[in-house]
Amino acid sequence: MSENASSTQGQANIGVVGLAVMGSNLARNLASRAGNTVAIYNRTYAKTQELLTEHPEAGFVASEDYVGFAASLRTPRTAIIMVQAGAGTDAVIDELTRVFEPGDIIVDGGNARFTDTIAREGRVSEKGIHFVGTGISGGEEGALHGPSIMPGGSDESWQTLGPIFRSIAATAPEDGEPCVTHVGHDGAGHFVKMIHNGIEYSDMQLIGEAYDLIRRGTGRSPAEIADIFAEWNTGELESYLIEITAEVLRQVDAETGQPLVDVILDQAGAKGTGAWTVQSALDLGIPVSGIAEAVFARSLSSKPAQRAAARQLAGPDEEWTVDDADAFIADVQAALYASKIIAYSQGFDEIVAGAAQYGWDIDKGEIAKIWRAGCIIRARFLNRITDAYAEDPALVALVTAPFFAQAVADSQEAWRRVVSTAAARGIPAPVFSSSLAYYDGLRAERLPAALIQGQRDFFGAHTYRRTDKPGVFHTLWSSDRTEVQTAD
Ligand code: NBP
Repeated sequence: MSENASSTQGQANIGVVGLAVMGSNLARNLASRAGNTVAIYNRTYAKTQELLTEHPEAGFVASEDYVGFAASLRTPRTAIIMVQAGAGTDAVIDELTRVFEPGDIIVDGGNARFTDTIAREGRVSEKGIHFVGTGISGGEEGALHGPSIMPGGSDESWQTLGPIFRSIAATAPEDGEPCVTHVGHDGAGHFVKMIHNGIEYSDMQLIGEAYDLIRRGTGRSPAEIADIFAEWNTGELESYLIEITAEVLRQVDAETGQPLVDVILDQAGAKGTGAWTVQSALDLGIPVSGIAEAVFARSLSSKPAQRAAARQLAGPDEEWTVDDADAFIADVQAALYASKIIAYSQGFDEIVAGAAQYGWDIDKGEIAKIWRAGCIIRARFLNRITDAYAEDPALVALVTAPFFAQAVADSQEAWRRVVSTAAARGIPAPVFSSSLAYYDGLRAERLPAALIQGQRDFFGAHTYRRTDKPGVFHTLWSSDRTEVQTAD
């Protein structure tokens, strides 16, 4: 039995538990919207007091314990958890389920792994309480001014949450639509947020490779390359990540006067969502090779001992610049665009596979729409994805949609030149290269997979299928090489 009094009618229509960077900003965002009264709770009360003092205008209803927090909420009580993902989330869920009642709604807005969300949903829903795993992207700025929101959970909880989320979400610049949709049931929201982050890894690594190639190929300075990115940001590549890349490259270190990018240690960190995307893709059998290479590129960068030992390994001559810098930069731009199309194509493949595996009805066009603002991968390009799925909801691969197929056709020669140059000059371009290999693999009429099937049948009698007749076959390789049909 819950510890609260069921007759309690609190003042607040929404609550936030966890008032660190994300939670406090989200609470302020909620409080700034007409009609919302926001209840707040944080394990360490000092943080609650700090928020109350700094933002009296928000009219927060604060509590020092969970019983008080539950009592401050109108029924059905709705609370968004914004605490450290993992044990912190479970601890808060345990507390809330003690004080909440059937029909109430617990939202987890943290970066939970979608499989954990599925398990939590099962556990919480046994008590008649709705549990809504919700991906929230955009960092602290997004939380405060409008994030992209990816909620899962039940249809019933969406009735309550929809208007609240719509009021705080980012709005797309093109049509003012809020960047939120009910993604699907249980873990669907966190799954799609995970894919968002996987694509983000790819996008960032591709931009890194483009910068590296231009710098090493043309000798341009970071500030000059910033201008190139700023220029790219006026075309098809327009996106938040391209925009901030220009700003990062332009930044000068106050202490040394050097470009800041040259002072930053070249070891990329990761919080794990990229790895989850790849692990899930491996389980689903979806080749998200660009995303995987992006995750591995960060891992490689963070192996200083191996990198130091390998510095003596042979490579091409150090001295090199391209003959025609402008032509090379244009090629890199085209290669970036084509590789980015592959990153999204692979990411959406994983969404389709995940939806099939977990029984979610995910509208791919809607997902592209809600990523148009508020989130890290926001880009002009996303409208093209929405259009592609609107034209053909059963599209088997995004890259085959007419617009993208044409875009890659227009870019592919440049793409090949860039990948060849990178290989010839010893410049690592793992996502450019793997994306091109994926593209060529996908469009190949015949793949050496036939040989692999032969090898598998040779050493393990794994059987194979034939191109000219149905059935499953095994060859007696070492004797008279007779084919045997083992099944229809
Ligand atoms: P943190 O992830 O740094 O977590 C700090 C909060 O968790 C504090 O409020 C802390 O309370 C609370 N907490 C912990 Br730790 N253990 C707890 C427990 N056992 N019981 C109750 N509360 C507990 O906060 P954040 O950076 O604001 O992120 C919140 C969530 O949003 C995370 O899941 C994060 O992955 C996700 N997210 C973050 C970003 C971002 O840009 N930072 C973006 C998108 C999503 P205390 O004050 O008492 O220690």
